Amino acid sequence: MEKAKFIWMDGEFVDWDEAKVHVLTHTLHYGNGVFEGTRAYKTNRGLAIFRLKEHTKRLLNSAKIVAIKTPFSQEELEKAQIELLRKNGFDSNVYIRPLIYLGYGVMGLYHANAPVNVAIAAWKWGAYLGEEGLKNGIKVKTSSFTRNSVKSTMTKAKAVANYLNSQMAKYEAVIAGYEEALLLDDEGFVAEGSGECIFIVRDGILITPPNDNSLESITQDTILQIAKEKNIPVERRRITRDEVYIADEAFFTGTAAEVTPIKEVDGRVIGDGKRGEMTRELQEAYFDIVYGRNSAYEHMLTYI
Ligand code: PPE
Repeated sequence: MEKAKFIWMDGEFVDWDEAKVHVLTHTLHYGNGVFEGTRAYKTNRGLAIFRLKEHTKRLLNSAKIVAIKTPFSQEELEKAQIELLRKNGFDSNVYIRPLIYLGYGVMGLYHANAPVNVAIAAWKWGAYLGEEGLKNGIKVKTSSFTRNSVKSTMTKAKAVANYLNSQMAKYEAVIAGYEEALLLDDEGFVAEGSGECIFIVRDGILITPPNDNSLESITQDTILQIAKEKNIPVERRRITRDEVYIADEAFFTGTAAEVTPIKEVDGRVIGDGKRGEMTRELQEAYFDIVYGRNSAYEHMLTYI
């Protein structure tokens, strides 16, 4: 990972190498923390953060769900992210990672007396699943891990602890020679990737599962808005793994993954085994928006 100059910690800008925590940091032991992932793109008018409001809102909602009281407001956190990018003087695309965590001073499971800390880092992060993956698609494996169940975890929260499951699924997929995992829900329906939502295309219809068993993905929402504008028929319904096998096209969406085509699932070739036509159209539209080339979506960008 490429270092930047500063990391924002509890209202201060700290040198990258000095942005440290105590080993008895509560979150490190018990896993209660929440985070975001937001991208800023280099547009013709300078860096612009994509959907800053929505990401910051989801961060605060995540904290509320896991009973963490955030000592900063939406406005303060938005401003901190903008300031962070300015102060670091980035000249290319960056990924922003805000984290709300329980700090040092209290041990034991009862967390309500632990101090709450907030950190925001940003660094250059290229194509999450590779440039080649963005262009030609990736190979996906249905995971042996069930996606975190709504019966046992708080799945509307982008909570640190939820990512143990994602991490295990990702590891399993990668060591087996695939690039990403596809997790099913506890009833066996397709839920999401380890860090992405999924879309399939069948007979010209764009299909994505409801967010009952996936994060409320901001990228997924952007794609749905684009589809609406382009009059592409959309269905939000449950899908099965075999329906993915016989789809004409499939792709993942996520802030990090952007719009990544899926070319193969469990050894079954999807469609023609390359980026499909609708996937290409939506991917291009997405990049036009994040890079500020579509004025109809300017409201999604915060120029810094
Ligand atoms: N599902 C999960 C489980 C998830 O982690 C993400 C984002 C999404 C769906 C897509 O959400 P959105 O970014 O709002 O479209 N995953 C983040 C973490 C990636 C990482 O490895 O770290 C991300 O894309 O930033």
